[in-house]
Amino acid sequence: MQRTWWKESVVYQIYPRSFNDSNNDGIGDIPGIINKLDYIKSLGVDIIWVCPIYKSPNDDNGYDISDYRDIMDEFGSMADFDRLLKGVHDREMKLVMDLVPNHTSDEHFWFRESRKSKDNPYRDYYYWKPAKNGQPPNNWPSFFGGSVWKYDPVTEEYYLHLFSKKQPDLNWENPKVRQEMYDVMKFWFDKGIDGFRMDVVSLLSKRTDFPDSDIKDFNTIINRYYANGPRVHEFLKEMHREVLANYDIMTVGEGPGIDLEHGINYVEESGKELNMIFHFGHMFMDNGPGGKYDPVEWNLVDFKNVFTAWDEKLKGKGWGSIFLGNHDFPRIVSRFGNDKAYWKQSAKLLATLLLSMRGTTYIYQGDEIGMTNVAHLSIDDYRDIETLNSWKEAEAAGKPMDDFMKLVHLQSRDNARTPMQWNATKHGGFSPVEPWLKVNPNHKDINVEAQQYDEDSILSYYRKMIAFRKEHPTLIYGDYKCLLKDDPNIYAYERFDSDGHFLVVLNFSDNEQSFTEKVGNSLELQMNNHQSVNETAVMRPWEAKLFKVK
Ligand code: TEU
Ligand code: CA
Repeated sequence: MQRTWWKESVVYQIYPRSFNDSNNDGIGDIPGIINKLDYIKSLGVDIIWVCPIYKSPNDDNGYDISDYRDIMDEFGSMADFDRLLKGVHDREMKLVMDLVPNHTSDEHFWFRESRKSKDNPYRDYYYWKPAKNGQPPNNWPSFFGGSVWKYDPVTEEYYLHLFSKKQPDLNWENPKVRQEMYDVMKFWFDKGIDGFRMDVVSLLSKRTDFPDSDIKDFNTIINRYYANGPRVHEFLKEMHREVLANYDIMTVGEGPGIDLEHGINYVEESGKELNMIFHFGHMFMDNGPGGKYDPVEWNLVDFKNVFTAWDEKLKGKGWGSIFLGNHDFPRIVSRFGNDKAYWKQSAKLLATLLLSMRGTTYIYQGDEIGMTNVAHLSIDDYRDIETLNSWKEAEAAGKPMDDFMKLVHLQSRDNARTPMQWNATKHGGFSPVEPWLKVNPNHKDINVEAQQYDEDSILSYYRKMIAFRKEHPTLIYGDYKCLLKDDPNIYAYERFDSDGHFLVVLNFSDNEQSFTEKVGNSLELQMNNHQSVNETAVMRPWEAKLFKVK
């Protein structure tokens, strides 16, 4: 693989609403991020990705954009943004923004025009359909509950919204829509930003006959009807030609339905579409037939298979992205680790994994200090539209709500959105006033200040692991080989090329395990997540070891 800056980078993801409040209104903002740039730099990361900061009525916290060329009032001004970009560049980091090309807010000018009349010049910017036998045009369910169609009395037609009814889907079949989005992208590239994370690119091209679905399983519906539509690659190639090819920037596409079969088509270098994609192979592992609120147990063998199969698929052709969490999923230490008895060890183990795989590493804010899921007692303390809509649906269906509350604790997107825990003060140092979403009560123990100068902390471990990865490009570009793929407790793999050879052994269990696979080799321990270094074949609970193989 050709060496490129974004392949060698470690990305730090910021959810601005929850990062740092600078003007004491309980909401994180751009000046708040600027105040923490030295902290971010101190981690050793190269790129900051900020979730949407554009003008938005915040039905879905900024993923509903009403003006792509302006900044959300609560987050600050364009002058603040310019200072942020300069502050990032002055520290020799890069700034990646979040582009939401699949839908706008219903308060966007285009949609306000579009709904006015059937012959409005913006009508075809969105999908409008008449009723079918007095019913919505088809039976598709929305990601956030209910139908994907919303009736609009003004013109007596329905519009399509795969997400909330305040997020109407743009009609990418219309070349004008595509040009509008390319112009938006140029506007930000010309300001000097370094790339885009692109929201749900897998959903851009629709099956425009809108067939009824004959199945109930939501993830299957996504794959069969919503994702990887017929023209998606044509659109992305056009976007590459018209915009991306002209700048030295990075792109990472996101989206449900990007599976092993389809994923490669988005990122194969010869295809000239995107640099990287986020796939959800390991993120939906615990979803049952009813989706995330119908969870099933996940197991390590499947987890390893996902990583191994993707590495195999992309090898020599395209570049991967390595992540375990983001603002849409539970906290990684609560989900893939043990956030109780082995909180510190398992958080460090996950850091070892994130930073020793092939692909660009993405770290979500707070994971570097081992932030955990939250368990607010009342639904009134939750803010996420997806959580609240699911709650209402469960209530309407007469489900036992005490049980559903447990599912909320396990799965709510707000788990990852509680304010960043800077110190032990009342609201975790995020804000002096009550934040928009309550801080996790464990901020008294888990916070940046407590870990900043502690050599043994999760934070220090992230810094060391990031530095170690950078010193050893074998961990970035080298080949990957999974060992013991059927072992239900140990995840072990080798990374190697002509410059070096490493062995990573991770014990994903609460029990001691033995690892004797490579004892014939001379192994030199480089990184270890337990306080006292241990070179034997015994793997203590949640122990992670990274060896140099001689
Ligand atoms: O998420 C897309 C997506 O796949 C989510 O619906 C995901 O399945 C869900 O959050 C898991 O619980 C992106 C953004 O990351 C998300 O925050 C937005 O709500 C969504 O798009 C709509 O823009
Ligand atoms: Ca604020």
